[in-house]
Amino acid sequence: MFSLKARTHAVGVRNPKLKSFKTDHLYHIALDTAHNDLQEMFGDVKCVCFGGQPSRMERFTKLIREEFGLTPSNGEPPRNYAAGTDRYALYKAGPILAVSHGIGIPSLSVVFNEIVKLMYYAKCKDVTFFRIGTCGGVGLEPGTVVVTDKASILGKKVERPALANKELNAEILECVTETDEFKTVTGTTLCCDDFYEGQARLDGAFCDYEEEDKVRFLQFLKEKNICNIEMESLGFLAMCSSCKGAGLRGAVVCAILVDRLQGDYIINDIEKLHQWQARPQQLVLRYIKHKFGPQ
Ligand code: R2B
Ligand code: URA
Repeated sequence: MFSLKARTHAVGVRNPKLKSFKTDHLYHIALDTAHNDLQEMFGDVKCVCFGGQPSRMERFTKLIREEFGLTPSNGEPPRNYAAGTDRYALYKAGPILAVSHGIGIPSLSVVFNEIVKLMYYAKCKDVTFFRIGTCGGVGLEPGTVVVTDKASILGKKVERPALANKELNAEILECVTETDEFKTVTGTTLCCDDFYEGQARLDGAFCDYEEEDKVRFLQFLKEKNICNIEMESLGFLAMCSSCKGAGLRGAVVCAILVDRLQGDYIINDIEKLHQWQARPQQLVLRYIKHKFGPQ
């Protein structure tokens, strides 16, 4: 297993103007620096797990509670700190935060900014960010888990560095076991600003191309070794890279819900979908337990 290196980097922000504000409002997560003692509430945070849906992040919080023996005896459900705005959900279990980010980079970007500021005001140190999400696959079986090594947009590599943290990815991959009932791979992720035309689907409200065009595009992706398609990795990894050296690193771990070489529709078997969506959570939870659980 990976070693626990003693590092002490406080989470920083690249905005000196923040220091001149009397009060900073983290508007979309319903917190501010005047009314909340952010250091007292969140100063112990070591990991922030982002995922699309609020309910998935609540389930993940319950799972963390169970694994760490943190479930309160009165069975109280996890508190949603962001409930006041109804935009995102923000839960905490021990040193782990679970945050919903909605769909796409703009939605992710808003909450990512406010969470980095939260970590800064709370004086957190050496925090690891994860996106535990879902995606389409390119020639890979549904249920497979993909750890992103780099993110690309429109099939081209972008200029902004959206590279994964190699050390963190290696630590996550060390948590894969032979007995896992799913395959975990690492590879390049295509990040799109849309679910339908942007991902060459034939079932959107608009479609000005034919099946052959879609197949040609997906084959092109496969030739470029792109193994999955989703909607946040580029922004997530670019923002994590921007925070490099400022007490923060991040990784993207997603479950494939459909092999796009086989079709566009995601199955409507809710139980199976929940099972697949839980896989990145299981893997990241294993990482968290190794890193932060009782030694
Ligand atoms: C995966 O699933 C969502 C679209 O259904 C989007 O947030 C993503 O990246
Ligand atoms: N999320 C996406 O963005 N695309 C898919 O095909 C599945 C989930």
